[in-house]
Amino acid sequence: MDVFFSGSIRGGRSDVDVYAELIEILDDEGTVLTDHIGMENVEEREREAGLSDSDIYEQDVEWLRAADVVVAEVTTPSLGVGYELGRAVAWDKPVRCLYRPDADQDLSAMVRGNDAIEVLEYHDPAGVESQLRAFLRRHRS
Ligand code: 6IA
Repeated sequence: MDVFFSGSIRGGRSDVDVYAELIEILDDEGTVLTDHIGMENVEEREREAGLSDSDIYEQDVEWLRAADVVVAEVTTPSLGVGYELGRAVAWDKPVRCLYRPDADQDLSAMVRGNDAIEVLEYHDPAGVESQLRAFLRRHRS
């Protein structure tokens, strides 16, 4: 199954290690289309690849459209992640958001208040692993 993992890039990279650990769990159950989200040097790779913002947008929406499920880490607020969540819900994709309540930022009401999105609160990737695996197995086609 194809998994679209969503996490902050230009919104801030302080959770990159958490993204990498979550992607590792998800990759064990399916194929993560967006594993660059967990790479330390994503901004540098972006520059080297010479991709325009328009190239990034088009590719990203294509991956999102192709995905069977969407998992978003929403602790670091990101415009791109919020946009992807809106599109995913509009396309009726199964969505899980992961949020660490001990963080400084409160989760947006546009995520927490959306009945189509289930938010899993957690403290570290190991603590949410079994729920993530169960979610993916339930939606495996
Ligand atoms: O507003 P943000 O940049 O924080 O939005 C982050 C979201 O936008 C992520 O969930 C990604 O899916 C998407 N996104 C942002 N930048 C890229 C990107 N850059 N490639 C794919 N998706 C992106 C190119 C990096 C690559 C050359 C290694």
